[in-house]
Amino acid sequence: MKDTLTDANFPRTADQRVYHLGLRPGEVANRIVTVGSPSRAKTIAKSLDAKPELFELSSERGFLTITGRYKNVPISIVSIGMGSPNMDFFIREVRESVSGDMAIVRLGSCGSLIDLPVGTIVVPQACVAVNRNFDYDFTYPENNGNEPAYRISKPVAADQELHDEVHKALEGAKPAGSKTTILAGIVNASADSFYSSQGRQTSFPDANADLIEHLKASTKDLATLEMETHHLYHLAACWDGRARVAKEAPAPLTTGPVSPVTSRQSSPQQSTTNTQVVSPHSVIRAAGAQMIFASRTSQDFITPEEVDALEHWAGKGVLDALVNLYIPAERLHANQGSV
Ligand code: R1P
Ligand code: URA
Repeated sequence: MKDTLTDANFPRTADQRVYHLGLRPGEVANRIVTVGSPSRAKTIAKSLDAKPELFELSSERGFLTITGRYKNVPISIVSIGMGSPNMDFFIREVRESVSGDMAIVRLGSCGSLIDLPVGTIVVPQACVAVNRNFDYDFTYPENNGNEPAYRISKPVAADQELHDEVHKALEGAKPAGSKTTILAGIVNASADSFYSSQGRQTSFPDANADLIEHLKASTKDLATLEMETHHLYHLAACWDGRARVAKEAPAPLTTGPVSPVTSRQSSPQQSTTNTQVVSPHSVIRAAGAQMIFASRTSQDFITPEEVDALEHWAGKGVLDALVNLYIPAERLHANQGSV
């Protein structure tokens, strides 16, 4: 971004563009599919309505946003790259660019820890985080006493209704004759590395030979490993905590920007208006669907042809889930509690 930014706390340009995604209010919808790669975003975007013309913004930091309509409902597809820091940029900057409730579904890839064939789709009901413990001495393991090499968090839940919509919509989108199994209600682990904290062996001393067995033993129903879904569920749950507080002590009347892409009647490219907002605190509803690319039991890896087919219909499935999720019109303009 070459424009001048102001406010070191939450940098934005004069026309309200956020620092890393480059978006401003009106360019991103309340309903969002987030993916890891631009090619997956573009594949899913092929299912959006032909009109109005799609809005597309590729930021200097590698975030791609495509906004349009699906079945006439405003929707965005955002490619964020990999890892929970990128998920953090995405959620925080989009939250400040959208008014009211948000619904976010991550369509990602993952590895499976249990005996499921590649190409299976899982819908995680909860996620734990697996993080490298920087206080562990990886060079001299004998120095560690009881210090664990990896930390496993408690689980955080998906939004149950959105989880169920994702499961139902994926079943509906699955082509006749497809052998893909869709498994909901599983637990996923989001790791801070594709390698060490997913139990892969590389030439670094990672003290992870037993990590997968330890993960399976310590986390009930654990089925998959990837890198972002826990942070999505975690931040959504934190934000919803704010909604619960707001219900107990109603938020004061505030004046805030209202994104024009929040109503079924408006177009994604209209300009922002300031509107008096009188409503309870907004919520962020999060769920995920993950395509198994790598089986950690059979060592199989998915083929590019299988990925193309899966991304196309699973993409349609998550779009369906998002538009089927009922969000009352007035909740699309709830107070977002802007920084
Ligand atoms: C690693 O190859 C990447 O694949 C998974 C992991 O979470 C990580 O981002 O998801 P995506 O396919 O969505 O990127
Ligand atoms: N993504 C991951 O993070 N891990 C896998 O094994 C496959 C995809």
